[in-house]
Amino acid sequence: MIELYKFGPMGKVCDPSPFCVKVEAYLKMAGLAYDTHSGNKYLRRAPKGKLPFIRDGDDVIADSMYIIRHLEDKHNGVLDGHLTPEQKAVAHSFIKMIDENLYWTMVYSRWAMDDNWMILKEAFFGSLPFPLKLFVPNMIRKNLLKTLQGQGIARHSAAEVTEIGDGDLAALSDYLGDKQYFFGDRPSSLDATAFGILSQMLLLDTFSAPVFDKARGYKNLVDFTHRVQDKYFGN
Ligand SMILES: N[C@@H](CCC(=O)N[C@@H](CS)C(=O)NCC(=O)O)C(=O)O
Repeated sequence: MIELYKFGPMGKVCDPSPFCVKVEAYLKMAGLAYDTHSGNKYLRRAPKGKLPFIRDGDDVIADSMYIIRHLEDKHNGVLDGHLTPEQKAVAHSFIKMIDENLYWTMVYSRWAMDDNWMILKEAFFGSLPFPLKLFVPNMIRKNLLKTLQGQGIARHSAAEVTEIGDGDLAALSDYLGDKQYFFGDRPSSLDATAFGILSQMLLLDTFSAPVFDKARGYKNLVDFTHRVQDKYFGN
């Protein structure tokens, strides 16, 4: 049995991390049996210090890309095997766009925008014991804001961050068009990845941000997200 280590559900979404949602959606779409283990405590056991990671027999694999590569290899292209080389190239590019660009607009919205930070602080760190809860959340936020500067997203104005995210959402919406999944009527790892980020922007009413409002404006992305949630997560 595959063991998936993740943070745990938030609202109706199976995880507040789009990468954890990506892997769980992949497992469901591929029809692979798995168990989950939820909690921040698993960060300490994570081979790369981030979640998700999986244990599959004797193999421990970290990072959503390597997890999916491992499962595709082991299960004979269970989800992506039907894609042509051209579709695989498109999927690769969109996945990198989501993970390396669109993702950061979400992180910026949650951690750098003061209103969302107040909500996040309570949601993620509310259960920390006193006196840790007085300084740990602020310390983590300070590091996160440094990461956002280093990555570059926080060097833009808030309006530009929205524009950057919207560019990616528009590309996803145009490519999805009126198809059920990004490559037709069968899901692929691109669908799992797109669902990972879109679930954060569209299914959680915990946070509000201009880029999430932009996402709400793409009807086909909204329908896609609800369709995947209903079919694979049943709520
Ligand atoms: N490249 C990794 C990214 C995973 C990642 O960034 N996970 C974040 C949550 S969204 C995390 O574990 N952060 C905790 C930390 O950095 O301490 C993947 O694709 O799995």
